[in-house]
Amino acid sequence: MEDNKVVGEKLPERKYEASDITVLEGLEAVRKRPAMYIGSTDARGLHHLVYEVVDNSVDEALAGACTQIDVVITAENGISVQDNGRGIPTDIHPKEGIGTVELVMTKLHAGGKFNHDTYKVSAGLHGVGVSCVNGLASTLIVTVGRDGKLFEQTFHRGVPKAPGVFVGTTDKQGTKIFFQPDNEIFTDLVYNFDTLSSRLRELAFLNKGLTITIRDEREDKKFHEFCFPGGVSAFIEYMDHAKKPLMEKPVHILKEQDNTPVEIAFRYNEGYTENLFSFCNNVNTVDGGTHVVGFKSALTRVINNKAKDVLPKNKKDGIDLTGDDVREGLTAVVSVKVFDPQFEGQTKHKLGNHEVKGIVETAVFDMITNFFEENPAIARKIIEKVYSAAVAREAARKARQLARRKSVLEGGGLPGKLADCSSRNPADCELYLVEGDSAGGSAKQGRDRSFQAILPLKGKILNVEKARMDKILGNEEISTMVQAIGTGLGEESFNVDKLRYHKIIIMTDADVDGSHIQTLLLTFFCRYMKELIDQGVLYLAQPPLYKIKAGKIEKYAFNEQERDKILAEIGDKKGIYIQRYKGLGEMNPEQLSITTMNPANRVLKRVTMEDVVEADQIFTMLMGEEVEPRRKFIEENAYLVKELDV
Ligand code: 0RA
Repeated sequence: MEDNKVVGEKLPERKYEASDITVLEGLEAVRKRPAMYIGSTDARGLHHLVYEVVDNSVDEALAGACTQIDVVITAENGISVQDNGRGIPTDIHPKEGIGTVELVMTKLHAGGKFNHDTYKVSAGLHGVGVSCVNGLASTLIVTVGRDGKLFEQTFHRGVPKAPGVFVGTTDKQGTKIFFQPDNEIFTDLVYNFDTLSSRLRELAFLNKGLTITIRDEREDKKFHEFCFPGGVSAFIEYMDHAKKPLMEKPVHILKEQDNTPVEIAFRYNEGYTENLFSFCNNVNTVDGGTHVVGFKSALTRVINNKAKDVLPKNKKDGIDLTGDDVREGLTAVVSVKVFDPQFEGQTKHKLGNHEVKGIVETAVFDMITNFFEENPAIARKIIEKVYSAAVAREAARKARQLARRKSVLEGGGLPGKLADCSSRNPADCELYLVEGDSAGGSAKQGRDRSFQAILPLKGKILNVEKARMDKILGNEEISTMVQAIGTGLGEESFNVDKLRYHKIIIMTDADVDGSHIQTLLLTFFCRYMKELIDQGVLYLAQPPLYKIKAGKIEKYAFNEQERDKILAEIGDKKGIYIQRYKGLGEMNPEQLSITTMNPANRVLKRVTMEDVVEADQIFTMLMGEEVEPRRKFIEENAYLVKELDV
């Protein structure tokens, strides 16, 4: 749209007076309380601005009017989003008496008044509208190509510099919005290419055939292009590339009923975890909702029906395949488009529209029933997998019963290896999971016993990625850990209210074995106590890597840069002694306490799960059955390893 000659055709002149004041009152509110509109003014809010603008372009795609969206991170951390949609209308709005572009850009929710004919993402969860972005941008420039003409208007902190003008002719159609986030508003002004790229990839999966590109004009000059004719099936293949599939292609369901398009893809793999992602109007409904309930209930019903045909008589009698059984090793994406979505729950990530449950349930039931009829061999494989899950679940139940009886017999809940703290208020209490008995000993001596508890773990814990519940419950290291934590384990038993410590701190050596144990523990928490991660309870201790001693000065460094900084500060004194700690065991209790355990000095890293899809992939790749993806990862990343302890 840029390469057109300027002809300078102007809209009729008008003065900016009374009517603008009401318009700007809205954006004043956005500037006063930005967090109320975009959640926060840190990196998260900064990225939210991009999603808000892109959502408007995706709305054009949902209306069937747009096939391509191009996002650019400019050299100065500005953003440009260009689409080939219909373009924002450029005429004067009959009721409001100002240009429609200006109206859309300055009135909260004004966009919604125009096209009621589509499933609006921009009216969904994020739904604050592109005017919010305008209010939070130091500069925003809208360029529209429509009816052969090119139109442009510039805003500063939401205020139009002048009425929009026609600046040339064009044979292209669409809208381009450039904005520079306001440094008076945001505490973080640097865009992360990968964060934006992940969300754009997700949008491309959810809107099949739509092309989305992202270009980084800063130093890295990265470029990604996403277009997936396979839609949500391609999403499944992407997520599961490191898993062993049970069937070649994902099952794909596409059905529209009562103006509600339902698109679902799923595939079983040989693993044991369930991965279900749900969306409504492209918003990730992380807390599920009616569409998910409909999907689950239909799947359980179809599989139980089919099991009656497939399983031999002695197996099918008396066994009831539960929802958990039918979703073991299942990866699924459930995506619906709803005209008037109701988002519920604390974070508004749960779909509430009741009518959606039945629509999804019927679609899934009919389509899978047909699929099973047409693909009996795949149906048999799935049923056999689900049946073995049911058998394992039954075994796990018995093991749990046994374990419960055992712990009662042994006189009470807490494991003998645990050195508990004296406080009984979980909010004050910390549990250190420590690698090895010797470091455990130092930690016990160095702790503040009033609120710090120590549980030494012997060697490597079980890799839960390769095991089922019965085996996991039978593993001694895991069961002592679960006992100490207090919450119990598994869908029926886990109860976060019984958590005995509000900080659980993994403390391992800074070597290869240590990071392996750390990964095993993280895999366990991610798969079986994810809620603790969501609640921000899990931490990694950061023991120092170096001790620097010069005369009476004793300092600790957590990485090479710090070490060099300290050395520079100490200067040219004689007798500088540097010790590289290979393990926690090399520190005496006092040192361990000062550097790693005492809240006054220590550094803790909180474990978060920003990107569940990515975390899942990494865990599967590092810990799962398939060797090839792991080999590739090691090859590609080996050069990053600076120090290897052998
Ligand atoms: C108002 C009305 C119409 C489209 C748009 C706004 C629109 C907004 C944005 C924001 C980014 N890209 C956009 N593309 C379109 C409907 C136009 C019509 O009916 O022709």
